[in-house]
Amino acid sequence: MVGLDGESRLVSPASRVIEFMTGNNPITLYKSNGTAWEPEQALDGELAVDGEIVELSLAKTVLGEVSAGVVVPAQVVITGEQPFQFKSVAPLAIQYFSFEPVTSLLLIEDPEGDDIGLGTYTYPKDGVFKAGDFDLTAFEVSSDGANLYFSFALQSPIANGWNSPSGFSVQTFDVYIDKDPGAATGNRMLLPGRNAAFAAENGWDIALWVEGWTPQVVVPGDDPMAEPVKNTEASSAMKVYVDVGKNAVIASVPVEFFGEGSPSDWSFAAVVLGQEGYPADGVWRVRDVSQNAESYKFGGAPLDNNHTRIIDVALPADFSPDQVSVLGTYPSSAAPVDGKGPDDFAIIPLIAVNK
Ligand SMILES: [Ca+2]
Ligand SMILES: [Ca+2]
Repeated sequence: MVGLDGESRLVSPASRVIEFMTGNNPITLYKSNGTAWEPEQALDGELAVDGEIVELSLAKTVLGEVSAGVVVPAQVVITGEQPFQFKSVAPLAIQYFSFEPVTSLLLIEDPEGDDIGLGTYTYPKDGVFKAGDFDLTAFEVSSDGANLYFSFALQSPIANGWNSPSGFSVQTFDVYIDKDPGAATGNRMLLPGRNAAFAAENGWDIALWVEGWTPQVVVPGDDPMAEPVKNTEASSAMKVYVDVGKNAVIASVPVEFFGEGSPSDWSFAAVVLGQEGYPADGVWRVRDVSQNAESYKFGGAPLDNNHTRIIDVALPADFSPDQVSVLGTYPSSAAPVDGKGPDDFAIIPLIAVNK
């Protein structure tokens, strides 16, 4: 495929061209008819050129039907004489964020430096793991009316050491939603391998499993000890992306997948773990914590089998009991975790929107 000038090679097929030039010239949108570019319309926009900086602002509709989190591949083609230090054919991408008003429903500001799980956990030794990678600084739930947004801000810049399609690699974030806290419905056990549970009066009704490769929306299985069930329709509607400006991983899910009720009546729990592509048996892709850290294992675990794999729990700094007590309080056991129930693991608090 070639550019509007009939010469420049495009690195991938494109559906639209926006043409603009310095001076008081029209800004024109072209669309492809399959073989050639056809002028579609003149665009209202503002163009500013200052030295080597060119700024163009246009209505968001120019990108067509896109929603929050979508990354639109784009390419700049410069023709004619140009004073810029810019490749004449340069690929880039436009990340599209929500432009609707967003209402914050819940904000948990988590302390820095508590990425130590139950108090003693240390990071795996491989260089891909950087200080602060698992240190949550804030968890926020917000809504634009059509979607719920779940934001996990981290202490360190978010890297993508293993090149996941979602822009981050080493972390896994779980969100558990209890739509009727205190009613003792839903699942008490967190997702397989987390080695954590909710108190007897609580249970999650829908959960998000947010990681770089296989993010899922899940619901409880038929009975409390059965494996949770992946909701494939909701999972394909979920978008997971990195907001570089907020240093946060964002997951958005259309509100219809949460069913009846109002999020302001719900309670939430959010936890950070290590993503693991080669997990232990029965573990849903989260990294082991051993007594001693290894290249790809966290260290600092007690000498037992049912310690949690959670590295950071979203809890306010003044929350009581604190995170170390929450994760460190469980009946330590060297027996296999198979067949263990919720009372054999650390009990995670849920945070209500209406406290
Ligand atoms: Ca933290
Ligand atoms: Ca925490």
